[in-house]
Order: sequence, then C-alpha cells, then structure tokens
Amino acid sequence: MSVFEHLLAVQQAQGAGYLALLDPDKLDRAALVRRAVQCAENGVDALLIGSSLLFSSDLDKAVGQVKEAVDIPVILFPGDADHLSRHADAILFLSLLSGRNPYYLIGAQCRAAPLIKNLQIEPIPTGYLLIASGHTTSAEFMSDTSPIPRENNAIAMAHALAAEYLGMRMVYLEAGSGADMSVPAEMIRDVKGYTTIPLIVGGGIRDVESASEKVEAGADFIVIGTVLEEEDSVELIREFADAIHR
Ligand code: 1GP
Repeated sequence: MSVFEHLLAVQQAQGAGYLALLDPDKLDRAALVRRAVQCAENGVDALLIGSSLLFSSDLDKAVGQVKEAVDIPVILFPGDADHLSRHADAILFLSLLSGRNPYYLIGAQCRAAPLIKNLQIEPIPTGYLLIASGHTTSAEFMSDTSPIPRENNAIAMAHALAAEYLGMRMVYLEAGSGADMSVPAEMIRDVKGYTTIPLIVGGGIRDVESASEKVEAGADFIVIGTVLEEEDSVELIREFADAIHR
C-alpha cells in the first residue's frame, strides 16, 4: 500500500487524519527523535518533516534517525527543491498554487522530480494554498507570494478546484507555521463542499477545540506543529488525537 493509500485509509477509518509537523531547525536531534516517538505512540497518523527555511545541513540523517525510531509514515514537507532525504517514505510534492511565482509553481518541482525518482520517494502531488493569517509568514516571505485573503472563500474555492482539475491528489489550506490566526472554518466548509480531493488544513492550530472545529468543517487531515514543539507534553499529543479522530 502506498503512503497516499495509507493516509486515505486512516482518514476513512477515523474521520480525519492527524499529521504532526516536526521542524528539524526547532528541535535538536535527540528531541526530534524523542518527539517523533511520542507522536507515533500517542495517536499521530503520520509525521511531516520540513521547514520553509532550512538551517540544518543534515536533513537526510535526521530523517533517517526518525524513520528508524517510528513505524508510522515519515513524509517530507519541503520548503525547497533540495529538502530531500532518501529515508523518507513520501514527500508532499507541493505546487504553491496561491502564488504567481513560477519557481514555486513549477521551477522547484523540475529540479526536485529527478532526485525524488532516484531516491525512490513516493510523491504526493499537493496543491498548496497560503491563506492570510495576520502577519507575514515565513512561507509567504520566502516564496515572495501573496496569500489568499482570509475572508475571500471564492478565491480559495477556485484555487482548490484548479488543484483538483490539474490532477493533484490533495489540497492544503495553510495559514503558516505559528500563524496568529488559523484557516477559518467557513473557508474550510466552502472549499470542502466544492471539491472532492482530500483536504489538509494547518497553521496556527494551538488548541483541541480549534482542531475539532476544523474537522467538523470538513478538514480530512489536520497538521499540528508549533504547539507540540513548544509544549513538551505527551498528554497534549493524545488530546489532539482524540479531538481529530472521530
Ligand atoms: C505549518 O501547517 C503547519 O506548515 C503547522 O503549523 O506550526 O502553526 O502548527 P503550526
């Protein structure tokens, strides 16, 4: 079974999937591996590893150590074409459709595709939509793109449907890591009602009520990152699982 098929099975069995984002720049190696194990043992369905800026020079080794320590899928969440590791099970093969920067629409993908094939990492084509969330996020700044206005559901719906019609397997509504405001429930509801591909929602989700609200609105996968890094709490990892799984 591919990682994508595994994710679909998890979503179907549990109503929604729980993805934890671990940023190798924010945790030292021991903490990264320890947190990965805690996530795997407390209800997280798959790990995302990545950063929009990557200071760490040994991503490959970090992913390898995480992979050895857990038995859930380890999925790259790249900020650029060279954020790769042969040890990853899959990669979100992102196209930043909300922007009009050709490098992040197709340039980085052409650089990365041959490497991903050589490394035998499963690509999961994903339409990536940045949603305005208060302040300029790292992803916005680094990609030199404007996010979709958070009150303009029609623009988000059009972009998500374009992702589907372009053949992408998933669409990701992203408020940005550490965002002040997460993606509004109304936008999730409208996008979900307008499209048929699985919907990932992340960025700025800091409490279980918010995670639960996003699932109720139609999110198929919830990404939790910053709050799990800031609060070293196994209980919190488990509480998010209980809120996301139905
Ligand atoms: C960021 O959506 C992810 O790409 C997770 O965001 O770090 O705010 O949880 P947080």
